[in-house]
Amino acid sequence: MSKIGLFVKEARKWLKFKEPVVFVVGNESCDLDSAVCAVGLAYFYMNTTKLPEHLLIDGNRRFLPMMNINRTNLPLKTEVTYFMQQHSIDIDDLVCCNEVSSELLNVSKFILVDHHIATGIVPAIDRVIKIFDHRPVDPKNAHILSDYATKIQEVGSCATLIADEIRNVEGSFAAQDDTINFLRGPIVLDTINFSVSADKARPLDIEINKEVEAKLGKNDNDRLKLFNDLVKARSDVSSLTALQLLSKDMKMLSSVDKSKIVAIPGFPILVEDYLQKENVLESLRQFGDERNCDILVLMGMKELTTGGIRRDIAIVTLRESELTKKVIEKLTIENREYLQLQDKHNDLLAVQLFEQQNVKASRKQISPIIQKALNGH
Ligand SMILES: [Mn+2]
Repeated sequence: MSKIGLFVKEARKWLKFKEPVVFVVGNESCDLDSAVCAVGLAYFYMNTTKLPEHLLIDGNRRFLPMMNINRTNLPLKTEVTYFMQQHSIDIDDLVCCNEVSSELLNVSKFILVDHHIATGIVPAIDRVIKIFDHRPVDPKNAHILSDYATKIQEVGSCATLIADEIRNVEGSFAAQDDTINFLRGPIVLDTINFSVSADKARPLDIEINKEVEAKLGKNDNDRLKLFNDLVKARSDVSSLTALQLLSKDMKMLSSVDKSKIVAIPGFPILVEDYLQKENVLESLRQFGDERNCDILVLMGMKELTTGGIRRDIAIVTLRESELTKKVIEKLTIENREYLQLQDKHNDLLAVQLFEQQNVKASRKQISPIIQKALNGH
């Protein structure tokens, strides 16, 4: 097991004690940036010989990384589980927010990474002792951010700010190989491998990455492989059940009076292939019941080896209603020219499946069409 993996295993034991800890916690999406920043910063603070005094708790170091997501949803973050395993971190050792007692939360302190607004898990804002974030500041919260302990800068990845903290505290990256190698994952993923056209990387991302790669002896090829592996892991849903896939990436819509609800799960595979999964009909019903949905609109996408993509879309009727008819009318008649939907056969009675020939239309474009049907226009 790696040193980071051992640290995560040991840190989890603090859950059993009542002594206060410093939780290092990312945002509720629990994407790779949030998860890696939480673990990476906690690990660094546990190990540096130059820990700033104000981060001690009762004179001790007790930094506990926390995933801001329930344990049941962690497997949905396939790039997170993949990357943790790559660094010999046991997923079962990671602490998820629903595993922490309110007693421990109430006596502990918090460092926020990859967000700067205290979420439900933080009992009070004055328990936050430090913040690292790379998003624009919400003006409502500007008052908490004048503090010395806040580092907010618009860069591609929050992991860049954590690496910068290491460089500032230590004076260099010397003796930090495993930590900076770990942080490099989200930096490369979030900057889309420093793609110029994507325009996510900022000068600090580029500077930090250069120094990190020089220290680790990595080159452009290593970085491209890391990027491709992470992108692949993010869309590798083969380990997920039909039910898990529905909540991996979904959007909810409702009518103005909230009497009608539609969920729009998006898949990194075709709906056609999704429908072949085990227990698919039961999963659709269970997912819909839990969220009180009238219909589901499933959106599938598959990247082709030739470089192009395919898309398909399905309407699942869970309750008898006019809504199915309205939605299908909007999609197939009113937007016939735009979406170019083509009937596709499938065996499930409650599911109407279409190939979407205009592959440029994503959920961003299709949601407003469904919203109109919900509003009765
Ligand atoms: Mn981020």
